Amino acid sequence: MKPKVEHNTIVQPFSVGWDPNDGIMDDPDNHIERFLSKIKGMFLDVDAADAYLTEQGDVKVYEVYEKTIPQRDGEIQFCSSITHPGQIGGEYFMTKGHFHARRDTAEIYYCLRGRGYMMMELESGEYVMEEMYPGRTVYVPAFYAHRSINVGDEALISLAVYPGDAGHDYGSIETAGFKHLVVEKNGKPDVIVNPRFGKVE
Ligand code: S6P
Ligand code: ZN
Repeated sequence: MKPKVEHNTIVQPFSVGWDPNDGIMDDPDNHIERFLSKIKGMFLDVDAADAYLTEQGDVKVYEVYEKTIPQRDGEIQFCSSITHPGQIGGEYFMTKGHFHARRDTAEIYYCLRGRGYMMMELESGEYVMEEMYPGRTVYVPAFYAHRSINVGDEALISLAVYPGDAGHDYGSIETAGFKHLVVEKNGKPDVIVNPRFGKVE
């Protein structure tokens, strides 16, 4: 059977309001919210995550607002990505991170608020980290897994733009993790090698 192709579905032109101060989109089709209780396993110190949950309750680590765009070549996906401030065992709040399902697709992040880093890693574990702050644009090349890390004390807000058919592969990160993690050391961000890289379950 032939795969269902959506090329006969034409997207109508549209615009959407989006507040750069809080990253909230006026009329999103999706609002993804990631709470600590659901993603605590991505932090190195899961005991510290449990202690945080007991002492401070469940908190939102990050969220995404987006419109639904057909996942096909030629379209462009865009979203508002908001990573909240905080730390678990010295490790900064961050997104889960992913490879694109179609690996040969890039992405740009235009930062509007906050302070952080984009961690970009190849499957081999080679990495590059770029700073994120208002007015800065990060280019995430094809083949790099990417994750936003908030090292500031307010929300890290960016507009992310990527190809329509890029898709998300979270599984590779869930099973292997990122090789490089960012933790606070002497009051400053510091990169450490993840002792669980390749062993995360
Ligand atoms: C999508 C893009 C962002 C992230 C968002 C949340 O390709 O990179 O919109 O989806 O920052 O991160 P994650 O890793 O949970 O998708
Ligand atoms: Zn992406």
